[in-house]
Amino acid sequence: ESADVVIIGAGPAGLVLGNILLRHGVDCVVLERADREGVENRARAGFLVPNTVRILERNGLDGGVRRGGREHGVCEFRTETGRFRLDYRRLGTGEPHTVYPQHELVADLMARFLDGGGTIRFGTEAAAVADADGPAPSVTVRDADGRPGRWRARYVAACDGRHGAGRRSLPPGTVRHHRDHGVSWLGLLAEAPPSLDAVGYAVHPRGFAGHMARSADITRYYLQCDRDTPADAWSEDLIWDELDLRMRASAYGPLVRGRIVQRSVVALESDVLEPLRHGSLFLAGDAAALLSPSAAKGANLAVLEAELLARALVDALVHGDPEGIDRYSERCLAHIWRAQEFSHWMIRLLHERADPGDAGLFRERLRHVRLASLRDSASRQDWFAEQYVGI
Ligand code: FAS
Repeated sequence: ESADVVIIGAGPAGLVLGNILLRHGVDCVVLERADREGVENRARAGFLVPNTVRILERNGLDGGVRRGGREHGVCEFRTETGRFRLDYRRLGTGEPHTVYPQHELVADLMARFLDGGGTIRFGTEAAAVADADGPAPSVTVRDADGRPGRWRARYVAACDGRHGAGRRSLPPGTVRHHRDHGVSWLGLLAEAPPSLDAVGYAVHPRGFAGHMARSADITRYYLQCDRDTPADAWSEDLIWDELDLRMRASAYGPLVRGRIVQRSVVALESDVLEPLRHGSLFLAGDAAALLSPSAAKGANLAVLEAELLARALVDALVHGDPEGIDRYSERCLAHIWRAQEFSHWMIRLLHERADPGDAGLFRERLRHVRLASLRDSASRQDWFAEQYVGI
């Protein structure tokens, strides 16, 4: 089988890319290993930066966000020296986040692509991309019944995450910058309304705790945990007691409890591949770079890269202009590294390092000063707000 562009992966990256290509009449197909329900029910991100909403809007993909998205513009830090709030909607560029669960956005994008005549082959796992260094790459696949197949293409877009076929098919010599932040989070999804009207960041001697609204009745919590903690290690009561303790509920009010409907332990790691183009193969989203959820950038970068790649492929295929594909990697990497820098800064701001000895103590004191300058300095707060909603 064949298509001008074969997209591997029906996540935010693959579906934004597919919708824009379809809109410009480019022949494309999306190969997705999960079934439709599996993709639509995978709860993940939820904070969209303003640029993401603008990208969705100018490509006619913002219907769901407009109907269901909610503005969010305050974050609250709770530390040993008290709490402070940053109304980041009135700082820096003066823009809020839009809270809209990623799986709802993916469902919108999928429906739009299929309604527009797009093709998604569900249950189709890409095994490898071959001949990417020439003008006729191909993707070997296995369908839901395990039957082998091959898709021929002019270009292949690997939007299949950090463990996908795209990364497996990269030529030797691809650089992978990797950082293990030495911190793990127990990520929780609770059937409970948000307990704060803000994104909550609790810095506590027992470890970090985070609170992020997902909808009016679903809230995402994070609890820093040891690296090898099994996701089911703690009972629900223990989880809520620990969240209350670290978020200092005794001082600032109890958290609204509810059933925990999803839990996973995520090791905070980051990586960036360079370059993001290899001949006729392009990487976008988590396949290109993995960001820790600390600054809520991953899904937003995926959307940005998808639009950049879509425009480049339309220019190349429809207008015969290769400039966009030639510059795709350098343009994306500039955004990726800026997002990585801020995500890394957030990790060091919110987490004690378990380093023993005076190196750890020295780092601890620096962390307290960073928190204090964020509390006290208007220019620091403007910088924070600009980075926080920037992409
Ligand atoms: P995705 O992983 O979303 O999609 C890849 C798709 O490819 C999947 O559907 C997969 O099934 C498919 N696939 C993989 N291999 C394949 C193969 N070989 N063949 C065919 N299909 C294949 N980001 C934020 O911005 N904010 C957050 O708050 C946030 N929280 C997160 C919480 C958790 C627990 C996790 C795990 C991630 C979080 N992220 C967050 C990051 C996350 O949202 C990603 O950045 C985002 O999903 C990236 O989108 P894609 O690159 O499209 O990859």
